[in-house]
Amino acid sequence: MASCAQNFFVQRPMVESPAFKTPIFQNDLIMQRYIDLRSDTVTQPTPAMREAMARAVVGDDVFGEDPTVNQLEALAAARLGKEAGLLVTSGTQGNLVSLLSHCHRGDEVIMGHDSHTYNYEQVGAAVLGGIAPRIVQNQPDGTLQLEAIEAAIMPENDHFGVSRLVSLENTHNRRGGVYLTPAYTDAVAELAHARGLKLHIDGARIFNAAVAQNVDVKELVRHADSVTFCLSKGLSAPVGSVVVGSADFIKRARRMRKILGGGMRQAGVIAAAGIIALNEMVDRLAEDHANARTLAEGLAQLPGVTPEPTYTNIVYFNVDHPHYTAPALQEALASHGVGVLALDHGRIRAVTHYGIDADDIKETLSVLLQLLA
Ligand code: TLP
Repeated sequence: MASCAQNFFVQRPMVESPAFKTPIFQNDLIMQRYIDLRSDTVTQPTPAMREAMARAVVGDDVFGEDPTVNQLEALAAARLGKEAGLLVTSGTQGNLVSLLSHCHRGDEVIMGHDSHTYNYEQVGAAVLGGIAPRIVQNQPDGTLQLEAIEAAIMPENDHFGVSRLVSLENTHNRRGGVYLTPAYTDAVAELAHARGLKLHIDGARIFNAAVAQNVDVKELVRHADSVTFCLSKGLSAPVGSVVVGSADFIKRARRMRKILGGGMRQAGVIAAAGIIALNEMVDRLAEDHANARTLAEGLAQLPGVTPEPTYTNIVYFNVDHPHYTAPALQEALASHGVGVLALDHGRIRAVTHYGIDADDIKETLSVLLQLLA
């Protein structure tokens, strides 16, 4: 399988990352198989992507003249059932551009306490846009209760900020990669719209949500006003995310991208990989989900670790072991060639992706058994 082969002899620079206190990469070339379950952001571009990037016809995208970027944006919009798309540098930039485009200073965005936008994006909309997050508890299934959203909408009053937007996350990263259903998303959109608010979806992994439920991705976003999705996670492109929405919204978003320094000129080189990602890498996400399930099932058989429910390609497990905290187990695994991320003292995340196959899962479980038994 192509995904296996590329894990051998991967060129990897010596980087100090919190995940790797122990540098196990002494040379430019890794001479052992490395099983990197830290994130699906680590995926390498496929050979078809590299080929397409080399051949991409490019132009100045700030002038709107890069045909490959234009093709990707049109493809993304069509795929998600929206009028227009905008290539951005990252999921973080996509969410920021969207929030800045929907809201003015003093406006409020209703979002989950466990959302990526609230926890891992430096609350950029507040820092740069004067937009306040209004936090609602995420339920274990990643949802925000409709009554809680309703209660978070501020009445018209000089004392209060203006409720402008609801932001959902699908799939939900910190809630085990759980997916939101079309019915739930429709209900939130209906509530938001009835109260004059817009709906944004952080769909960094929206295609995982679609594949896991066997629904057309359009159904998951049909009443959303904007969606960000990532090309560079499970879809394996090296860079980039796309924001989609109405033509009017994307026009505003394009201005916001520019003010954030996201005008990328000959970005067709990046977009070419994104086109392959959308055309060739969506259906295979089912493999990642199957591998994640196998990992979770295996973890359930091991002493000192307990997996949380697994829905897509993200597996969380809790560590309660006499010799290991989660960070200590992360370190021990890293020294055995397996990368995972400890979130805190007792919780670890492992993510499956294009660079991980069934043998990698077997090997990971066997290393864990060796360490924990
Ligand atoms: N998530 C990364 C880290 O930032 C935690 C990961 O390894 O999972 N929305 C969601 C739901 C995400 O999971 C991420 C990235 C983003 C947005 C931001 O995407 P990027 O990293 O492209 O800015």
